[in-house]
Amino acid sequence: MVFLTGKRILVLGVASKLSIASGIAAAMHREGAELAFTYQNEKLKGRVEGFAESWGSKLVFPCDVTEDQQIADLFSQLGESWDGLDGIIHCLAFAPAHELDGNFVDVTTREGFLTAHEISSYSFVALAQQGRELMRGRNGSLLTLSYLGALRSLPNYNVMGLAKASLEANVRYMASSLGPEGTRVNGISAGPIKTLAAAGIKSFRKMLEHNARQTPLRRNVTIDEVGNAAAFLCSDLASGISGEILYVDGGFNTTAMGSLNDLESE
Ligand code: NAD
Ligand code: 0WE
Repeated sequence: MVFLTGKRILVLGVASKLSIASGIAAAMHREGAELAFTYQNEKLKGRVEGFAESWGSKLVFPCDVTEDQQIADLFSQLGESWDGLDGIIHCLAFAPAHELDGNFVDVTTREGFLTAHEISSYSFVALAQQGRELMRGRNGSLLTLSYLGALRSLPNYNVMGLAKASLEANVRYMASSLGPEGTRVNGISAGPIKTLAAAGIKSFRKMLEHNARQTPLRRNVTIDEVGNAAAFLCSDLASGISGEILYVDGGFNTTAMGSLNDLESE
């Protein structure tokens, strides 16, 4: 099964080997894709270059998505090596830490709201804009990562839930906008996974345990499982799928009462 042979795919969001972007890159490399990467800041440069090399890539560029110039430079530099692009993987999000700890109405600020939406949602369409010419007419696809907090409230996810709701609407509007030129746009809504972004969250371990117990598969998902779904969505196997949010969460989102197994009264 080498279903991404000949595809050139740009991956944003590798920060560590635990990153969801790393699971996606590994699966796409295995399926024969040629990959390029970005890093958020100089601190991450060497690390991302190392990972890139392990996935057969020397194409590594800076891109802090809050900087228009860095997004523009990314695609002009990429265009020097690649004459076309088949995929963009948007695997990044950010809200100030204090917004993700406490009662939503108490802790939300104008600045935190704007930051969360800018980095976690606006950046997806900004990348589409700048990458559009390289992707045109190749039956390529864009993919982003969301979370169930977009649709349902849960403790502490707070303003990130609003940003993910915006991101999921962004998927649908971008799919409509880019469909006529052959480009598909989709999202994966992943279950909780222990990554760097999750490490900063109070009681994340407790959340993982609860989630595993209440999930139909009775376990949490892995970055490799998200990677396999991502590779599928960016391949020609998914040529009829656009504007879709695909759940890779062990079925968690489909249940209403979860499991009663851990209750005494059973
Ligand atoms: P991670 O910490 O490994 O990745 C987050 C990435 O965002 C990092 O690479 C970081 O450099 C990047 N980033 C933050 N601000 C940036 C900026 N201004 N410019 C460029 N890059 C920036 O964590 P992860 O869990 O792999 O997160 C990847 C995506 O998956 C996020 O969109 C997250 O919301 C989503 N997601 C995570 C989970 C989970 O439980 N870990 C579940 C569902 C969805
Ligand atoms: O999207 C996410 C995490 C995104 C995230 C994480 C951080 C931590 C460090 C965005 N910004 C920051 N800012 C920081 O300073 N997830 C889906 C993982 C996650 O985060 C949660 C969760 C889950 C699940 C936060 C609270 C509750 C649940």
